[in-house]
Amino acid sequence: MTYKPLDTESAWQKRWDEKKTFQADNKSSRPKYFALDMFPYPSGSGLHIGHIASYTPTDIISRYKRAQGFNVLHPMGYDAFGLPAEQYAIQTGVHPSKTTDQAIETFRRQLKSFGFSFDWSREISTCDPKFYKWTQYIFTKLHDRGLAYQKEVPVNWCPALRTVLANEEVVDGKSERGGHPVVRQPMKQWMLKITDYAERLLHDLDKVDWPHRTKEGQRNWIGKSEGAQVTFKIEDHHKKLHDVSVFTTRPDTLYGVTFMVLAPEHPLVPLIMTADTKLAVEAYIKKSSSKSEVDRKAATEKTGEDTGAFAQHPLDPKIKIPIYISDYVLMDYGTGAIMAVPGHDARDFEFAKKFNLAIVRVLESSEDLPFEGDGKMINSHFLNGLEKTDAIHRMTAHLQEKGIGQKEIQYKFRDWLFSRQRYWGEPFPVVHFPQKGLKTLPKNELPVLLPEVTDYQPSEKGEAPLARNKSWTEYTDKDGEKGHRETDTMPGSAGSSWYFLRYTDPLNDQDPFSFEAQKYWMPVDLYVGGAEHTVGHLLYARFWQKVLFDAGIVSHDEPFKKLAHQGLILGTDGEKISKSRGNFVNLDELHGKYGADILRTYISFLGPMDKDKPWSDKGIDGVRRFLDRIWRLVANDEGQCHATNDALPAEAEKMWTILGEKDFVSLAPWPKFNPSLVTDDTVTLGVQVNGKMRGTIEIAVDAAEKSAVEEAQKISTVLAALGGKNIDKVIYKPGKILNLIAK
Ligand code: ANZ
Repeated sequence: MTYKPLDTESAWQKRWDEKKTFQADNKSSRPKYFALDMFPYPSGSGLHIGHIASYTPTDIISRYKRAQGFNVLHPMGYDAFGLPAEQYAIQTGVHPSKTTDQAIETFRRQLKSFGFSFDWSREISTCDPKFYKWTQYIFTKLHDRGLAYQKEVPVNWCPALRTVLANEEVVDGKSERGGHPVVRQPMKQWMLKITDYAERLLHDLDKVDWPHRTKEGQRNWIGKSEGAQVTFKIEDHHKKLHDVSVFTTRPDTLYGVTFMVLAPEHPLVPLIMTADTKLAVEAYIKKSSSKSEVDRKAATEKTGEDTGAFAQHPLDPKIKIPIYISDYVLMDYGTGAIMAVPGHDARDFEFAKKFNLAIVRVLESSEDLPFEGDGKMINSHFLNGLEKTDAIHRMTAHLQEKGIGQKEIQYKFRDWLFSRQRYWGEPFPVVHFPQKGLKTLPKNELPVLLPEVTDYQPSEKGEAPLARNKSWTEYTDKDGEKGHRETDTMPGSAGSSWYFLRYTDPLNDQDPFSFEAQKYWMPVDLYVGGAEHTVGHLLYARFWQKVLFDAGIVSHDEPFKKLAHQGLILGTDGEKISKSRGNFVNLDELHGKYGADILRTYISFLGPMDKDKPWSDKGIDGVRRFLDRIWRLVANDEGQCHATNDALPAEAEKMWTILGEKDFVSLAPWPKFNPSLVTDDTVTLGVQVNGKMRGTIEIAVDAAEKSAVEEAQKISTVLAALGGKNIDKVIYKPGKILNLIAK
């Protein structure tokens, strides 16, 4: 009887389905274990080998935990709203609801064919109205708490994708999906105030068991900087004085300030430029407005213009400081203005060199300028001789006393841009009224269904496709006031920010989930997914969890206790797998050839879970032989074969029946250690003659006295001690001691 995986796997998978083998129990006295995979975007090309590589380890752990007696929640669903699904629909010209449904069907079939032990009764999809009703409801909670607002902001507009993108979706000035150029332009958008949670998002990273680099990634993204705000005075061309504040992390260098730089967009610029500088300044402002933030940060060569105006040094009004504009100063960080210290800041140094400005050293060091390290203060009056950190404290206190500065904390990250002018997303549960203003809709009016439209293409100018559907936008409230619905939709990351909570109680139609259900299952014990989600999904999900915690809707303020990332499965050429490269691994083909067990075992042997590894099917036959050998351990002994002719078995389940077991091996307890089975059959026994140790023998633990004595008499040292005398008495304790008494 040989092992035929393809004959057996699908039948076992069907059985698991019918018997609901992997259904998790919301009321159980067993300890819980929540093992979560990042749910996939149901793309048209079906499951990727990378999905299998990521879902296999969590499945192994889920099965192991079940065997250890845990009540395991191991669910699966689909991240079905958002750009990838919509782009695919646009490419194929088929409505996104149709392509998404088809893709989900394919994903479900493929996931089942790989035998993952998911609780299919909890399957969810973010584009299902039964699900997004609650995404909308959670949005109203965010709005109630003052965490959702609309604002005209400079946004990342991607002309190719015809949509705005969140900062997290832009990598090196290009869209994360597709790599299209992104430009900055002002547009009215929904924003979520994630910055209100900056401190807690940073602090609570200490509570979770996550990879170090992921925590660091979030810390850097949040980008906390401690420093001071310092106020300078500027005179405009009517001799009127204005206060201009700067944010600096180095108040200790205040005596090294030789010029000041404003962002080109700074509102004071038009007031302070002079008749002589006006033309050049305005031209520079215009030029920099078309540059993206990334380009401005990355520019190696410094550019700028002299405004012709001067500021007074805050500690010595006699010192006049020239004011420049330059695009290396960004308007939306700090105050949009800086005090420039070319001696100790590399960017300011380059600028000073280019514009021939004074450079003053205020920290001692043998190194050349610009010197950004630590040292003792010089040329700095009352700070002279102090170490850098002491000088920072001293100067901050001094500025505070004089009322011209104070301690200040800045964060690099911005509020979360939360609206898209696209069709395939959750409509906002919001109506704009001419009199009453903006209102969110109550629970009993949710979901706001996404209307079935034929014209879902994004517009070139960034108008929302839903705005074209006039009858849908009209809304009359119970008092008869007419309003219009919000026509933007939510981004793909809305549903994924809370989907894990829905798994705890997926059929609830009164609430997103019951308090008890989430209290029992959360936090997620193990979450596995790609490291590329570090500053997107993983940060957003933590933010929503904290908001829901503050609203008393959930009982934990961190969603994911332990996090692990899977490495990429690369093509056979070691490159990222893509259709265009032709190094694509066809999953259905592989499955048809080998079946799930061989592939999953093979993937588990490919290398460490978190490392990138090239795909190769060279070793796969070795895995087949390995599983064959295990199979024969159980099945080639005719006497033990109970099921030779039935068309059942996954391999372990089939072998389990052959061994005479009736229930699923998937539900059988993990083998326990039985000490009686590991005792050695033979022991090393000490042999004494008249109470003195004379040698040792290797003998069965329970050997008879006669054979023990015979063995002992084969040893020369024992024979010598006996000296030819007769053995009068034998003291024998099996497994312990043999003492021969001879007189
Ligand atoms: C004077 C100074 C002296 C600075 C020195 C640094 C070194 P992080 O750590 O990233 O927060 N800065 C402030 N606002 C800015 C803006 N809107 N655009 C560009 N640069 C800005 O950086 C804070 C430092 O970056 C601030 O401290 C300021 O330069 C500059 F030896 O002030 B510093």
